[in-house]
Amino acid sequence: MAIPVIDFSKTEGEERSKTLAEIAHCCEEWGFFQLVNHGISEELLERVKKVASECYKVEREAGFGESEPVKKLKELMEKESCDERIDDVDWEDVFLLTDHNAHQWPSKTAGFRETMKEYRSELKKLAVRVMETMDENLGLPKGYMKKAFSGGKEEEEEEDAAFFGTKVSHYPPCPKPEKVAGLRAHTDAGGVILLFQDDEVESLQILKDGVWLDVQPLKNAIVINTGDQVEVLSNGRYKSVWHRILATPHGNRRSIASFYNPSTEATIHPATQLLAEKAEAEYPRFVFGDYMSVYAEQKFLPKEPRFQAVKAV
Ligand SMILES: O=C(O)CCC(=O)C(=O)O
Ligand SMILES: [Fe+2]
Repeated sequence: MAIPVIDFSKTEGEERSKTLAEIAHCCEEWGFFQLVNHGISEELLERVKKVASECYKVEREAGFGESEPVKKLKELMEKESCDERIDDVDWEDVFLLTDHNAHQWPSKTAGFRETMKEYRSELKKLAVRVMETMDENLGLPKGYMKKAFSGGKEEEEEEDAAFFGTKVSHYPPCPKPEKVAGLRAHTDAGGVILLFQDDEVESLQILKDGVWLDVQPLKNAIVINTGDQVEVLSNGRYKSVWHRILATPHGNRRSIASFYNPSTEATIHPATQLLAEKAEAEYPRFVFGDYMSVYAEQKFLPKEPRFQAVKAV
């Protein structure tokens, strides 16, 4: 079974209501879907792929060879009997780009900084459009989700209040893929995630109805998924979904995930408009930064205990 593909350009024009209904279905039943005709130019996407791959070669590959997962796998293989699996690290090379850590962005790869800056600015606009689609489908005022994630700041300040991070990952070929995960199963902590995954190397899977399904690579599509905070805000209508990356013996999978998350100070709670009369909220009200402290300890565990553990306000 393939995950749904949405032509995002059709949210304008004659097929608007049908397309909005399809997106609502994706959010309610899948938690993951792919956007095509999303408005990000192919030319920019091609440049992003090029600079990210070059950056890995020039600035990351040697370091990965010395990294924890590589050391741990080597140790495991040297043991006489090795029926264990490594379950405390991921076979992943990763770094994060934000507006606040620009001084730490890779600097040795020609065009990397300029291209990623441009990409992030385009992706952030797409994130806002996707959130507005969700607002409309949930019957919330336009801009509700963005405002909630910005901690209720006014329009001019909103842009800077929410967190927008871009995680550049590579999953290098693994000699023993049955011994370690590319990235262990989890649901995402934050809001809306926009994933630009590899054109060819397949290894992202989502858990649907108890079965792990591949998220099929689709050239220059952007995969959207909803995190724990969208689940809370929608009072459980849009559930965050378990996903994982398998380690693979061949190919070096590139994946660039951009996270539109609440600011650490934002108070997150189910939208009152979505609470039926007298019905209880299914989720607590909490400060997102407190949730992230719990998540840091419990990322690879079920989300429900996180909602119990976070300090309610
Ligand atoms: O690398 C991917 O495709 C997904 C990564 C992911 O799930 C995450 O970073 O939370
Ligand atoms: Fe994730």
